[in-house]
Amino acid sequence: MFRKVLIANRGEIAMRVMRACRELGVRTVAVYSDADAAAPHTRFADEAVRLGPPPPSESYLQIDAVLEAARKMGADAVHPGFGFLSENARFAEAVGEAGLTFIGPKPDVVRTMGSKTEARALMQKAGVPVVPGTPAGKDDASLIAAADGIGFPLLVKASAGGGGKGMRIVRESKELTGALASARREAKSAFGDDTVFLERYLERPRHIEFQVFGDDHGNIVHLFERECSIQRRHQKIVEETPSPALDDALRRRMGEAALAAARAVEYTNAGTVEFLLSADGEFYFLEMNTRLQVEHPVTECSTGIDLVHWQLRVAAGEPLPLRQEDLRQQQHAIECRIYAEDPASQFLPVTGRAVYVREPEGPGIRVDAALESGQEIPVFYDPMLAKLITWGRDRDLAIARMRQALGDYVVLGVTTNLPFLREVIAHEAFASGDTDTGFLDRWFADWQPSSDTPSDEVCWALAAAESEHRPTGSTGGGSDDGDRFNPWERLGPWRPGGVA
Ligand code: MV4
Repeated sequence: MFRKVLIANRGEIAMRVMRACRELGVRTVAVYSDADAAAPHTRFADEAVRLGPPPPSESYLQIDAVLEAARKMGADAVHPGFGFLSENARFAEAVGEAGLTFIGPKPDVVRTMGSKTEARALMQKAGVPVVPGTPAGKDDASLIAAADGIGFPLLVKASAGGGGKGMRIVRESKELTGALASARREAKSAFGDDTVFLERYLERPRHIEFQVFGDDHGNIVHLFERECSIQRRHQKIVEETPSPALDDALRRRMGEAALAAARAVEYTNAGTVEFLLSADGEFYFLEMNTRLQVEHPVTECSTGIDLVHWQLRVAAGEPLPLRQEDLRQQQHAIECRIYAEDPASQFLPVTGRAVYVREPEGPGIRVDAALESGQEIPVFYDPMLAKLITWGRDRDLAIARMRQALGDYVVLGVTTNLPFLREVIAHEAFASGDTDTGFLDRWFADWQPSSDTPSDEVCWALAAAESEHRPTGSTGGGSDDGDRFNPWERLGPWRPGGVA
């Protein structure tokens, strides 16, 4: 096992990785920008190194500064987290060249999967179903010639894309020329690469992804699926496992396809194979993500496996601890992402100070966060503040716990999507598992907070009442939980519909 790991990230994922390192007796090095000099991840690490000014391009994306920090502190491995440098093949390569271990897949696999068209071609060859479409490197004339054979509606996609950039839906052939031009323009400016391709457009598919894991000894397993269909503008909001849309037979077929995808590139460490599942039950490879994902905790809470422990062990050369037949979906788990954003105003990110934060606690509840009372939310980074995960023996219990936990989660001083999440989780269509990628557009297009959301004044009064009842120096969770004063419980209507 490593002696010391540098975590090239910030916020909750940096905290999450450091916790795992500590559990395995590994020392931790944080890196931070000037905006994060006093941030939780900077303070939580054994040691911390300043990278530079707040903008990511001058701090968390500075490959040389990160490597210099690792060298200076004597780290022997680097964990990239997600976002930032996590899927940058050049970074993975540079880590290796510096004599350190990159905790992730091989650089050439990161590079291959970064190209949607290369990934698509490779998967097609490996027998993994892909959406009918064209290969890369075609000029407009050949794309237009291929369009009728694929059939409308079509989707123009950028090869270097992901996250919906450079995508255009085309419903009729006369729109194709214009869509190609604008997709190329957008792809060129976003990725510096105007390569596009065509795929048949699937209407309101489900987004189902499989967690895969490989080691250096030729073993590859999958850890089942995550249903991630509740998204807006390609930003996931709610994820869960098992997916309400899969039965055992479909799960087995998709799991086999995910393994075939991973084997095709001799995948090592943690990865995710994304599929679209159409309304008629057909599934298609979409892309492969070569990082630990934001939503990995639902897999952990369902299977009981610590994925970051596995990442560290496998990167250190150990074999995978379990075989496929040892893995089970034991619990139903749901994750809600809590963002500093205003759902009533186009979900625009907001900044400010989270003056008071109170996290829910209880059985079947996990909070992955780097958020504490008094914290400034910097403008420079992703607005995700925290992840709330609940689990239980079945979906109904996981949902009930999520409703309860969302009701108990208090963030004052900065607008969050908490009131929005409370209503999403309480919605009938969610309860019935009717969650395709059109869910939010269909049910929450013009959402406004309901009048029974308590005002800030009420929250302040309750926060004050609570802090008076807390023994000084304690942050809650005292010796006798049954005796704890919880003024938030009085906010009955705050929990939409209540929890039986
Ligand atoms: C699609 C699709 C329908 N048909 N491809 C969106 C992000 C990009 N990585 C791929 N995406 C999609 N590709 C075909 N052939 C619909 C989407 C899509 C989507 C996919 C997953 C989750 C949410 C989505 C929301 C809108 C569109």
